[in-house]
Amino acid sequence: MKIIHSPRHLGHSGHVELMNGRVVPAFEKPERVAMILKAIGERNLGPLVDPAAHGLDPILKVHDADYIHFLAQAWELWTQDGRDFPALPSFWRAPGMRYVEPENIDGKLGHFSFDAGCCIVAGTWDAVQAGADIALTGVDLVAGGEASAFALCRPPGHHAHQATMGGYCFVNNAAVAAQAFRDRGAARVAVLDVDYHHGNGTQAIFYDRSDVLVCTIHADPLQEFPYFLGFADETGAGEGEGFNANYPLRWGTDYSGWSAALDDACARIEACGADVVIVSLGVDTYKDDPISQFRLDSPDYLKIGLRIAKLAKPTLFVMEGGYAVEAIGINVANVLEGFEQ
Ligand code: SP5
Ligand code: ZN
Repeated sequence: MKIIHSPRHLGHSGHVELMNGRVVPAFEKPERVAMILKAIGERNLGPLVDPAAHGLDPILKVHDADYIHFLAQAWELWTQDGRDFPALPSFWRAPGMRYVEPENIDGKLGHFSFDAGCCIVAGTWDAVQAGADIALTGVDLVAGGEASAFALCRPPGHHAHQATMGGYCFVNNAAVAAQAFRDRGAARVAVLDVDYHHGNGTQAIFYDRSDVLVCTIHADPLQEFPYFLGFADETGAGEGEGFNANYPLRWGTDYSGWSAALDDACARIEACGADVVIVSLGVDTYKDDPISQFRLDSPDYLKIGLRIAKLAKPTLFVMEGGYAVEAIGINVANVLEGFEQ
């Protein structure tokens, strides 16, 4: 399976996040990709391929122009104010306040975010653009006849809404890829999101559409981030009714409970007749993930790959979360190896 990778993710580094009320080094760090590359090399998966530049147009099909313009200029505005440290939002609106983009960078950061998980540094926008190009190159490969591809995106994407960053995500790489498959002729696309956290951005982007089925298996939002979306009764709206499926699972869920949700999601994907599957691949379901509370173990990821392969559909894997750096490579490589068995 071709693996699309770019070193440009390295520009998004040295950043922080707000965790348990404290500013701490970001869990979403460059070492994650280094460990995945190491495991891929050791298992003879690959080859690695470079992304091709696709420009902003395919991004602007799922994100608002003012939001993308903000991402492109945020670091410049932040440093114009004389700040030489990473940019982090700290002000948000409450319901009832006005939805108007402020001129001030602190106002803009809050306007376009839903948490303090998206820190911006000098190289963030370049890394984010490279991530979208990685996903779009994956679409080119799969639409061009490859059975599968792995888009090794970093930063991740599935929490990003049309005009909102959050949860370490800026541009929703899986959503950009889903739209690109549609534009290249796929009648229906299925997104299977197996990250520990709800894929709130992907859900929101496609919520009223029947051409993109979104299935997400995640920690119950009553217990876990993103808290305010991802409940089982969110089934889609209007034309999209029946084309969103959420599988919220309680903290402590192990593979037996988790895989029952996977089986159900796979049955839905088969029933909807999707032409192509995008897997939002997070491995933060792992038992030793430092910010997560599921109990999957490394061999379980082989079974996940095998189950997805049984769908027998063209498949694009898009990297999302996973913060147990010592195991992330093993777990991701296991999914890919299980898929190819
Ligand atoms: C892509 C992705 O996986 N994003 C995840 C963002 C999660 N950010 C908030 C996590 C809050 C977890 N709180 C747990 C406290 C651990 N001591
Ligand atoms: Zn996650």
